[in-house]
Amino acid sequence: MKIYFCGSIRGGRDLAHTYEHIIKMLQGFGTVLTEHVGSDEVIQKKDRVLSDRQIHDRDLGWIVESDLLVAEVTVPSLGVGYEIGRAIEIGKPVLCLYDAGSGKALSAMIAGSDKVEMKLYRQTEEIEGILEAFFKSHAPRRTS
Ligand code: 6K6
Repeated sequence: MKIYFCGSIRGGRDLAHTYEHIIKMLQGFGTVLTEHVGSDEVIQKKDRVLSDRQIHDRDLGWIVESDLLVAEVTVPSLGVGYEIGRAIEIGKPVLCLYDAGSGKALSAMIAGSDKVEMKLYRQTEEIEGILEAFFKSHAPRRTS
């Protein structure tokens, strides 16, 4: 199972620790292609060596390669919104996690989409159960 995790980078790093925590949980379900999203240190180093075109093309390749996409959407990010839209377009299952107690507004283009599974949480402890239910419904089916 290849998992594409999205979280804000240039949109703001307020929830970087939450991303790190979600990525650790996701690693219990499969391979997270975007582990760097949880690490400020890696981002600061790599952002300097990769061009925006290289980042865009590599990440889109990973979205195509992935089995599903999980996005933390509390901190508004153009990149995360774009990735969700592209994943929907190519038919990937998309789970969006939103901290309902954050006081941040969520775009109607995400909240109003019937192509994403939108889940609200108030405590990070709630996320594990949300992920379990999502992966259960999208587990690869046996053919024999
Ligand atoms: C490489 C390794 C670590 O950091 C980098 C350089 N920057 C990015 N690398 C990989 N993905 C990125 C980078 N910048 C943005 N993204 C993608 O867009 C991630 O998959 C995030 O989910 C999303 C964040 O978008 P912004 O608009 O908040 O930056």
